[in-house]
Amino acid sequence: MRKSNYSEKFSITRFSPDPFLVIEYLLMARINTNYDKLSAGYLFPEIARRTNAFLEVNKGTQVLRLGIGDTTEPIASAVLDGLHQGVKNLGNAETYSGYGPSEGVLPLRQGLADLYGEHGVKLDPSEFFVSDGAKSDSANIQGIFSEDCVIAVQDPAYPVYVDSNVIAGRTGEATDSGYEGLVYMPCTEENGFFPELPSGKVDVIYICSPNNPTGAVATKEQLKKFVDYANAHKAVILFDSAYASFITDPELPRSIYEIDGAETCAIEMNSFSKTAGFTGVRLAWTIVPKTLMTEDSEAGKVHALWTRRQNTFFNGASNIVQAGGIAALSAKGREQTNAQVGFYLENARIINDGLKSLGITTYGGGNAPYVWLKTPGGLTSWEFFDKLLNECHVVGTPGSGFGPAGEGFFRLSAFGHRENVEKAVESIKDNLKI
Ligand code: PL4
Repeated sequence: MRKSNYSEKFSITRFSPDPFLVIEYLLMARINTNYDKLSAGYLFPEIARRTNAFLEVNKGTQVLRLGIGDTTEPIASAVLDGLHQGVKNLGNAETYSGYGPSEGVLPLRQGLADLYGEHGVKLDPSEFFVSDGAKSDSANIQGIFSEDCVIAVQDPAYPVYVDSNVIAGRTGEATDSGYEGLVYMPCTEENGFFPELPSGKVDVIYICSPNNPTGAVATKEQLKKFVDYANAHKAVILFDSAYASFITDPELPRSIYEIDGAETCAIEMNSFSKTAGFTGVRLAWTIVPKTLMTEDSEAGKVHALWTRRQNTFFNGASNIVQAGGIAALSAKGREQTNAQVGFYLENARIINDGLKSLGITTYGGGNAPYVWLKTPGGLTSWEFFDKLLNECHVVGTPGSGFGPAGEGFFRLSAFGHRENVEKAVESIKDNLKI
C-alpha cells in the first residue's frame, strides 16, 4: 500500500493490514488539548454566573454593575450620522460597496495615520490594519510568531494575552503562581504597577497602557527601557493602548511610537470600543510598522506576515462601521467622543473619592476608566467580590482573575450611567462592613 506523508504520522497506518482501519484512523479528529490547560472558566462569564446565582437567591434585588468595562452612553450624534451614512450608501447603486480590503478602507486608515501625526508620530496608512476588535487582534497576533517564543506578560493583565498563548501551546500547565513557561512581570504597589525588565531573554512582551486592570499609565521613561530592551534582544513588544483616549496628562504617551526606537520593535493595538462607544458596534486597529524586525526577519517581513494572515482569515470590518469610524475621527466626532471619555473619567473620580472616604486604598482612575483597589482586611479578591455583592449589591472584578499578582486587589469599572455609579458608591459607603 502506498503511504501518504499524512499516514506516516500514525504507526497504526503503517502496520495495519486492514485498509478500512487505516481510513478510520486517518479521519479521526483530535482536539487541541492546550484548551484543557486553561485554568478555569473565562473571567467575565464567571462573574456573570456568580451574579446570576446571587440573583436567583435574592430575587428582585437591584444589582449595580461596575464589573465589565463596557460603555453605556449613547453613541455621539456625529458618529451616528456616519453610521447612518454608511447604511444609506448601501441603498444606492453608485455608492454601494461589497467586500472591501481586509485591512480597511483608505480614508479610515488615513484618518488614523493623521491622528497619530498630531502626536508627532509618523506612520503610513498602509501600516494600519483595521479590524473588528482589539481583543481578537491581541489574541490572533501571537499566531505570526514562532511556537517556541518565550512570552512575557504584565501581571495582572487582560486575560486574552495569556490565554491565547496557552491555547497556542507556548506554556506548560497552570500552577498556583501562573502557567509554567510564561514569564510574569509583576505590577505591584512597590513598582507603581509598571514592571521591571525581564531578568532573562524573552521574545514577545505584552504591555497594556493605560493598564487594564490597574489603571496605571506607563511614562515615556518606563516605556523607553522596554523599547531599548526589545531592540537589544530583538524582542517584539505588543502594546495594547485600547484606553489611550483616557489619558489627560499631556506628559504621558498615548502611543508607544512616541518613544524613539519603537518603530523597529513594537506592534500597537487600539480600538474605537471605549472611545466611541463601539463595544457592540466593533471596530479597532493594529499597527505593524514596516520597519519592525525580529531575530530572524528583516524590515517588512512581519508587516507582510500580518497582511497575509488578515487576507487569509479576515474579510474586513463592516463597511457601515468603518463609515462610523471615519465620522468618529472628524473634528465634531472627536469633540463629542472626548466629552464622553470625560464623562467616564468623572465616574472614576466619583468612585475613587467614595472609596477613599472609607479609608480604602485605591489606584488608577485619573487617566484610565478603571479604579484598582486594595481589598480591605486582607480579603482575597473573590472573598471581596462576594462581600461587595452580598452587602452592597455591587458587582466588580476580582484582581486575581487577571493573574497571580492581582490577588488581594479588585477592579471597579467607571463605565456606567451616572445615576448607577452614584448609587453604587453610596451603597458601598452605607453598607460595606469594614
Ligand atoms: C469583556 C486592554 C473589557 N467580553 O472591544 P475590543 O475588542 O476592541 O477591545 C477589548 C479590549 C482590548 N484591550 C483591553 C481591554 O481591556 C479590552 C476590553 N476589556 C474589560 O472589562 O476588561 C471588556 C471585557 C469582553 C472580553 O471578554 O474581553
